[in-house]
Amino acid sequence: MTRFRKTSPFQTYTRDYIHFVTILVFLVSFNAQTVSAQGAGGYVYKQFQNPVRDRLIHGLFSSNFTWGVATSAYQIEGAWNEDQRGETIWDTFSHEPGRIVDNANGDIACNSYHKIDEDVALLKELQVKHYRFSIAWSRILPDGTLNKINQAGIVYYRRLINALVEAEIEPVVTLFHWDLPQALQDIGGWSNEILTVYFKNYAELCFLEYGDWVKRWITFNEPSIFAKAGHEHGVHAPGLKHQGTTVYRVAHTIIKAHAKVWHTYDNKYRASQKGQVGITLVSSWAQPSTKWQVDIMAAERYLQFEFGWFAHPLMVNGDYPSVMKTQILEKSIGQGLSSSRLPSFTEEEKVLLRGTVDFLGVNYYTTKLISAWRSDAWPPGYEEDQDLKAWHDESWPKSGASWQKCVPWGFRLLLNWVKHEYGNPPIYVTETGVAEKLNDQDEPKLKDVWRVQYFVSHINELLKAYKLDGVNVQGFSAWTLMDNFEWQDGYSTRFGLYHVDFKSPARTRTAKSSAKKYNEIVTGNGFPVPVSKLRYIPQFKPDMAFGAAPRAPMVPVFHDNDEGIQPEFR
Ligand code: GBH
Repeated sequence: MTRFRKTSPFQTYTRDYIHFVTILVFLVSFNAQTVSAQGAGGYVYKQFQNPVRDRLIHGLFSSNFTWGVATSAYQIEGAWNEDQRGETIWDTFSHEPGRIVDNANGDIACNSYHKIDEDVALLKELQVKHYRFSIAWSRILPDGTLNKINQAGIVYYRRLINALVEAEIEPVVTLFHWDLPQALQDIGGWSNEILTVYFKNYAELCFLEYGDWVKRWITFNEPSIFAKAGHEHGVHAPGLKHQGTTVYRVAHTIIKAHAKVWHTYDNKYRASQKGQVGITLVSSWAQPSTKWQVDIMAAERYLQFEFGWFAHPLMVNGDYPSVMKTQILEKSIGQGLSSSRLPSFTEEEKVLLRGTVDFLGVNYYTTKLISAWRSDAWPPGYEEDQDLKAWHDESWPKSGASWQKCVPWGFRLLLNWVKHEYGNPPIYVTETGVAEKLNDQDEPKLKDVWRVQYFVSHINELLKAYKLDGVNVQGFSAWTLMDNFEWQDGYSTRFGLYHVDFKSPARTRTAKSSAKKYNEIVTGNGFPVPVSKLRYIPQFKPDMAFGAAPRAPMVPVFHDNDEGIQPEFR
């Protein structure tokens, strides 16, 4: 018997095994306890782990679903110094040598300032129901304030709106797509709280001038990108590189400015004009890189820093996501600061902020893999504050921009996250689209099969979000109507459904294959035929669009699905 009291190899094994199981049980129960900390991200991530994820479905959007295309003023208008237009931070920035690829600028761009009829003709050809464009603040208020109202600017947008209405295309207006009047940057830009007043005055002028026909107003386009790229990374105007400070102050003013404009509309114009005021936010979908709790929580942090930064104050409780507050406070204290680099809202401000989004604009371009990672970079900035790493899976299909890999399923997951996080708000997808590399000298790539595939697959994910997941999505705008000034990439990166010849003074627009395909989707209101009958759907090939082989083999990516929509994920 004593023999058995000795530690045999078998007993050692058993004891280790028991230790292992104990630790495992502890980890599992720890995981269970922290489920709430995963937030909507954890929920959505777990809902959608399914091997038939990429299969296409057929079906239609609701009959009042609205289809459109999007552009922005600085990217297309040109006429930068005509008719008393005031200078903007993008004029200043792009005129500085070394800022933009090929030192390009938006001085002429697509010359849309002089091409209302041509642009509206393209929209008619696409048969879209709406056109999302932005107003250049400095075109109607040259120094950004009511000091001077520029009639020529007022007239330009009036003519555009009239032409759209005539063509039965609804104008959807973005008030701020990054082109701040330079005069306002000269007094500190969005770091200066006075801009909430100036922005409200500008918005109100637009309501008065155009509110008869414009019923959907988007205050800001992607304020997170504007704040980061312009004030943290310095790759966009105004080109500041202030680590972890200005980025939060700029966003703080923008959030308040949005709410001020919403209240102005609500109090003074809603009853008579009967429109809506929303905001457009963007995020990559954040896919946890493993099933570990810490990575799921890191992915949720990413979404909160990117999207919740604006959506939480405006749509939840008037305040920043708690994870932002704790992370930034902790990092700030660690730096020896006496208070957080993230500003805080007063109780009165919180009341004014919450509930000020009539509809949510969502932009989606790509997905990132996320893992938790304790950062000790010094000093901590916006990225370090999040304690995570974000990267692309190398196997995902490339686009013509290094920041974009094509991940259609991420679109559906992001939409589901928004649904769960914000109580299924009305959503308009205000942008998605795909980059292509092309220089002025290159032959246009009019057979943009990769873009056809991009839109088919992404709009199909949108259909799944709507039909299968019950996401309250009411419209879609493709980015973008035509090749245009792609910010720091100048004209070397194109997103257009129409090619634009920037060598020619006429800025000739020519339809790409994607324009034709988009027209089919628009007129069909989705995918009316079973996917087995859809023709010509080439697969993404990582290198086909932008590498050497423009005519890569076309491989169907879908399975037959004649029975119609399968609720695959329930
Ligand atoms: C949208 O932003 C914009 O709303 C639109 O104006 C633009 O034309 C379109 O994208 C296409 O880019 O150079 O590594 O710092 C989408 C989000 C965020 C994507 C900034 C490009 C630059 C990455 N954009 N990002 S980097």
